[in-house]
Amino acid sequence: MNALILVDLQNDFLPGGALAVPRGDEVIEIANRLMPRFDIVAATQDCHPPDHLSFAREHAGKSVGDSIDLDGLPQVLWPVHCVAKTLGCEFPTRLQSALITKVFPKGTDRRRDSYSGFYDNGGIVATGLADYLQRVGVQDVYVMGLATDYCVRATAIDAAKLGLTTYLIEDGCRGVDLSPGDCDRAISEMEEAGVRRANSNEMPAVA
Ligand code: VGL
Ligand code: ZN
Repeated sequence: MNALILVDLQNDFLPGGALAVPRGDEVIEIANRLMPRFDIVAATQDCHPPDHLSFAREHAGKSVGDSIDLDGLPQVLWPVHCVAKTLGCEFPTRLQSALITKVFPKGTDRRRDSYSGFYDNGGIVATGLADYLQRVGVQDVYVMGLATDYCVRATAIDAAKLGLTTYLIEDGCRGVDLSPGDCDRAISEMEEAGVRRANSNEMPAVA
């Protein structure tokens, strides 16, 4: 069994959104084209409380883009984004979300951020995605979405660490590049973790 993992395809990460990823909207059509070809489509959803500690406004004197220590972990501070039950948290209407098999919210605990769709940034609290993929018998996962240098990177690396055969659909991702080169570095780090690079028009034979 194979699964397509759609990472954080949410309004706030698209142009016009609170944490817009440049050209993030371009991957929606790729997701729509690929979803029908997979056994399982799992979607992660960044889903924060309004006072989440990854938001710069929760930290006096800090600005968006600053890095702090949050319970012993390095934490980049972001604008308020993907607040649960707001439009910014939702999937864009253009995404054929009826084809998603199961959604995995993350970042719901005020005190911890969760870039990976599998675990929080401390590697402690599971979202249920790993158990789910194992239960339905998925061995191969194809990861795409937003953003290459944060949530895609963390999700793909965790998938590979879990022993899943993991492909990064490179043209199905867009990144933030807070510092120039972040996306290229993220791709190298994914490769070092055993993630294989792929493209949406050269998918290995799928269902
Ligand atoms: C993300 C920053 C903060 C992502 C989520 O989806 O890559 N990045 N929250
Ligand atoms: Zn977030």
